[in-house]
Amino acid sequence: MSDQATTTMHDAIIIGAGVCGIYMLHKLLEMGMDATVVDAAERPGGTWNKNRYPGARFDSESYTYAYSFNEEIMQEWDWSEHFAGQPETLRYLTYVVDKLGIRDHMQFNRTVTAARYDEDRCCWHLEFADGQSLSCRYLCTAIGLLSAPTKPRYEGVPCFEGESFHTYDWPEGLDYSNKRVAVIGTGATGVQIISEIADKVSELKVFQRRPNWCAPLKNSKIEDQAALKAWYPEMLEKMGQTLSGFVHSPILVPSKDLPLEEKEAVWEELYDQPGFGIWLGNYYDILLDEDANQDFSDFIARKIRQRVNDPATAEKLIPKDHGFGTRRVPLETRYFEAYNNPNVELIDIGETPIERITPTGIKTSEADYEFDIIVYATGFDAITGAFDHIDFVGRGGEKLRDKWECDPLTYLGLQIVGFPNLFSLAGPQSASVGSNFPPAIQSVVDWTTELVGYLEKNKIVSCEPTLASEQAWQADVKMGYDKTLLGNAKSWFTGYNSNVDGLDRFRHMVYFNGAPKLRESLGNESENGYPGFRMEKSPEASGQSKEDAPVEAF
Ligand code: NA7
Repeated sequence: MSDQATTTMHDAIIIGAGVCGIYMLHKLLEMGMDATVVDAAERPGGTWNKNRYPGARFDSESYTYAYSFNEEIMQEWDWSEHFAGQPETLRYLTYVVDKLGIRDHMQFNRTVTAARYDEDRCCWHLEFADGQSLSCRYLCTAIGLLSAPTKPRYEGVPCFEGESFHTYDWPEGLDYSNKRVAVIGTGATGVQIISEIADKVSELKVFQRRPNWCAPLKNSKIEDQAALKAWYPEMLEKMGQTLSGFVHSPILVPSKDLPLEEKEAVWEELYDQPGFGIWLGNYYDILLDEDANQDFSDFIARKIRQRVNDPATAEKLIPKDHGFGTRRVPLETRYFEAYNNPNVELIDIGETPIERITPTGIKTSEADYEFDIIVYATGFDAITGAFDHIDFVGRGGEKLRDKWECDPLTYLGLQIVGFPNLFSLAGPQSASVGSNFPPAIQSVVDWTTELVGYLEKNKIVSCEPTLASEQAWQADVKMGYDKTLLGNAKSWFTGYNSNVDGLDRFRHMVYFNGAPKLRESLGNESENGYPGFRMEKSPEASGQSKEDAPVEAF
């Protein structure tokens, strides 16, 4: 630890200048706190700053993703498309930062390496990669759900002599036109890239381990801004009612026993509609019941066969190990048609595994391919990965990495026993993972700001959950997994990642019980005086010496 005397003390530090960090900073500044954001990147934007690969865009509606806390921002900002591309989203977030006038409170190119809780002073000390340090009373993490990219562990990865990179680090200005390109990975990212570059490169080979169920995005320009904005109040009301926080609400009729023609008529309509309606506005039992899911998966499989000319390729693109919607559904624009291009080939590495990366390309069990560019669209050490990159040390020297080794443990997805005054705003088991991120994060940030106000007013210096509330939350999170088919599929929702030691297994990362229930849990806490938390007053406020001060809820 560097010399305390030279360490600046803030009321609050927020790690991360993305969607969540921007709003948290605004709220804390609004209540008069000395707050600052630190971020390893060179500008605000978080995930929308980092994901610059071709084709990167929303697959939730632009306006449902946008902030809703400020009417002026909502009315002033015009989204050009129903599903905006990454550059527009980054412009939006930059606009919000400047509109709120908070840029002076942001520090960039600052990578946090460690955060240690100081039990005597009830504060956090942060260490940075450049050797600097900062301290704060409240530490908020807004470090992203998907900000720790992971590459495959194939032999030879560093030896490739062409350009190779993870999608998160797409080189600015890379010219891929007329190049021989390999894309490894067919999640939401790979699907967007493949669709975008297929007809621009000379040769595209897609290395697919397991296919994903995809559905059409149906993006279009927004023609009538006034009409859209007039709809915002109704839109927000609807978003507040759905489990997912989107405008799509499920059909509350069980589909399992409906005649096939009847449900197929509904599915045809959904297949023609833009956005996540096909996933979140479908019959509710599709995500709960294996048989109901099978019928719908069969319907989508037929669509894939219709869109892909080569029957063998079509079969490879149809998932066999999980049902539709049990993993994150990539929304696509002419993705399946890309495989009809003569320059595009799908290589099923389930059948012919990659043996190694060579200096000139990729060697599978069957062939040796040469490339100019290899793109690793292989996903992220999701949700907890970004936490693991920082050495969080709580009370008694306990490391967060150790505490979460088997499974993340939190209360409300927001606080952790043994890590007082740390608010994991977009961490595991929080609202943000299981539902539309910005609205979920807004309720969490609003609630946290109110809690911080309460702590300040009551001169409470240390706040963390009780063990009982953390255990109860874990049970609640597990119940969510048991209810839905999403809990059975290998994906980042279940914490599975074959590229990281020890993560080839399931963990409880996501709160699947829905945004309204999470908001209700938050509301119950604040309305009842925070019974799920241990709060410790400052010795002066409680009229006792520090040694005598009680450590209990009040
Ligand atoms: P995902 O959805 O985790 O997809 C990663 C893809 O990479 C997926 O197809 C994986 O296959 C594949 N993968 C991962 N490791 C390997 C190795 N070692 N070899 C071959 N293929 C591999 O990440 P994305 O970046 O696409 O999307 C993340 C989120 O960003 C997305 O959900 C949206 O919310 C936005 P697998 O299926 O595991 O067999």
